[in-house]
Amino acid sequence: MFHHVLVRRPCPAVCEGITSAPELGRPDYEKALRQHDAYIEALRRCGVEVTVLDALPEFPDSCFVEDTAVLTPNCAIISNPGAPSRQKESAYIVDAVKRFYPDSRIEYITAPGTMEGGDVMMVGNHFYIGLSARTNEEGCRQFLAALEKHGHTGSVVPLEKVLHLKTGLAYLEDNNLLVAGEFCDKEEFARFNKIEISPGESYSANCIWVNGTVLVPAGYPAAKAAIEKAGYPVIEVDTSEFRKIDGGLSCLSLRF
Ligand code: CIR
Repeated sequence: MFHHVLVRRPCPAVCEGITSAPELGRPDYEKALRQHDAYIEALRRCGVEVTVLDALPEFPDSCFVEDTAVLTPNCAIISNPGAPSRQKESAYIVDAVKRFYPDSRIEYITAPGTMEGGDVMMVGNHFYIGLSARTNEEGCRQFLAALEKHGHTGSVVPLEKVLHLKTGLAYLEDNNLLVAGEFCDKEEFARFNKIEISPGESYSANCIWVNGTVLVPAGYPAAKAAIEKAGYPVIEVDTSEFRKIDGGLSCLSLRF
């Protein structure tokens, strides 16, 4: 069960966020705000208390608050983002995290280690961490040490193509794993009941499970049908403006 969620309002500079898909165009700020409102509303319907943090005007990608920390049942790990323009974002999550975790349970990834929360997937007490363009080997080492100190386990998954681990994976609890692209055949995930997302809908692999319900991006009918067939109630949330800068449902919140 999740009780709390942290989100951060998009700032006007969201239109300048990092993107690998400039052909999709720039986000429309007003529309991004409306989609953010609907996202918060969908989370509240799942029974969590949502804390909305103020926008950070100088950081275009700061609404993707997931990348700044990993909040586990036993500890909080403040990240050190690998994207240079995002590195200072982590400092701004600390105050919010301190409302929920004592100092003795807060750990910090430090240079030369880099790590972004989008590279971390929680499966019960175990955490998979993607070795990616944003999360380096030293970041993985520090992250695993922090997990072990607080009674969790972790393992590293080298990524080949995608930005973050959860760009192509979502754990839906009960051993059910949504998989797309390079994750469909990875040995590390052989033990899960895999729900495969077709290449044409790969963006929709970035779903989130919130207390039994799955939030799915709007506009991916095959993914929605597959998740419903697996027995989950689904809430569709339009994330078109965030998709333009490589963001999705998981990136927009910290759930704990
Ligand atoms: C970035 O490149 O950092 C942002 N434009 C997108 C971050 C997406 N975050 C995530 O997948 N956790």
